[in-house]
This record gives sequence, C-alpha cells and structure tokens, in this order.
Amino acid sequence: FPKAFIFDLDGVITDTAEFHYLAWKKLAKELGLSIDRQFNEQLKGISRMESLEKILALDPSLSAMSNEEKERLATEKNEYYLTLIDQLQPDAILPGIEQLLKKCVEQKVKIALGSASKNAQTIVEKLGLIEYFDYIVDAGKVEKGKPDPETFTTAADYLGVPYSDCIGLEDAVAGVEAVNSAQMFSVGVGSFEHLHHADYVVEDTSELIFEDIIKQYQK
Ligand code: B16
Ligand code: MG
Repeated sequence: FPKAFIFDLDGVITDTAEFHYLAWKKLAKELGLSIDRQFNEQLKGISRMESLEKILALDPSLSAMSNEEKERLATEKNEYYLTLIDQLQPDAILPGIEQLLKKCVEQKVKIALGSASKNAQTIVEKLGLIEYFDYIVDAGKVEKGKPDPETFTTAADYLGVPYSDCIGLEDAVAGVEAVNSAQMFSVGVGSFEHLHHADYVVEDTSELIFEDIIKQYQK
C-alpha cells in the first residue's frame, strides 16, 4: 500500500495553467510574439525563467537580451499572473481533488505538494486546502526543477517515505518525467498523447479515484 501521495499543483489541484498561459501570452505580445495553447504545453511544470527562455527562443533577435532585462520580464509576467489569481477561491479546486485528499487522510496516506511554482503556498492557502498538506515543496526548496526528480524526492525525504511507496500526480510532460526518475509511481492527468510515459493516465481530475489509483499501483 502506498505511504504518500505527492501532488503537482498547477493542472492537478487547480487550473492555474490557464492563468500562466494568459500571463505569458500577454507578455509575449508585448515582445511582438504570439504563443498558442499547443506551445504552452511545454511551459507546464517548468520554472518561470525557463518558460521565459523558451518564449525568447522564438525570436533569434531577442537572444542578446541581458539577464537584468530577463529578470524584469519574468517579474512583469508574475505581476500579471498574480492579478489573475487574486480572485482564486475554493471553487477553483478541480473536480475530485478534495475527495481524493480526504481519502488519503482517512487511509493514513501522507500528502505533499510538489510544485515548480514560487506562488504554491499562496495558492494552496487561497483554495483553503493548506490543512491537508504534511509538506509543501515549491520552487524555493529545490535546486533543480522538473524534469529532475528533486521536487518529488525532497517531499518523500521530508516525509520519511521510500520513493517506491510514493505516488506522484502530474499534468505536465516534465512532471511525469520527474516522478518516473524518482522511481515513484506516476499518475498523469491529461491526454495520453502527451503523457504516455506515465504509469497510469486519466483524462481529467474527476477520474482520480483513490481505489482505482491503488489498484493500478498494486498491479
Ligand atoms: P511561478 P506546477 C508550475 O507549477 C507551472 O506548471 C509552470 O507553468 C510555471 O512556470 C511554474 O509553476 C512556475 O510558477 O511563476 O508561479 O513560480 O505545475 O509545478 O505546480
Ligand atoms: Mg502542473
């Protein structure tokens, strides 16, 4: 039986991915660039600065930009993002998530957050879910972001749980990769096309049923 569930935040607990997308789109537009949802898939789960680098790479003439300027742009994006998430409330918790958290508590399975976001703690608080979490790993606690396993191994180490007893839930390609390389059981939320490398894939969070996940884990 698994001892811990480690949840990604954006795209699993709440759909802040949409707000990240809108904020990047606005910033890209100011740079004379245009991004679409397909492009946005590769920004999921990776850090703010890495996301900016991918956007800047769309235009070779932007490659000479100074680090100072990049910092300014990343901060600007975060400011847009913060205005978008300002109104975030418990009604933004994705379907099935709170039931799953309750089940974990009931079954004495530990709960951690493994997010690449520097805003993770604030978001979990706004959603009213902070009480469920035994530990939160955010961008401030790791050196290497996803797809490196550090986000997930840091959570497991803190909880004192062997990696093979952990289940990592992720919506991003880089996130599933991180869970897999931590030698944990990966649950992908989203399209099989993107997440075929996960041990178990569900289409959306309403399909994250505790018993089904356990059954797949024990297979
Ligand atoms: P911030 P997750 C990630 O959250 C997002 O998926 C990714 O798109 C974002 O760039 C990253 O957080 C950093 O977020 O700018 O708030 O620090 O999916 O790992 O929970
Ligand atoms: Mg995510």
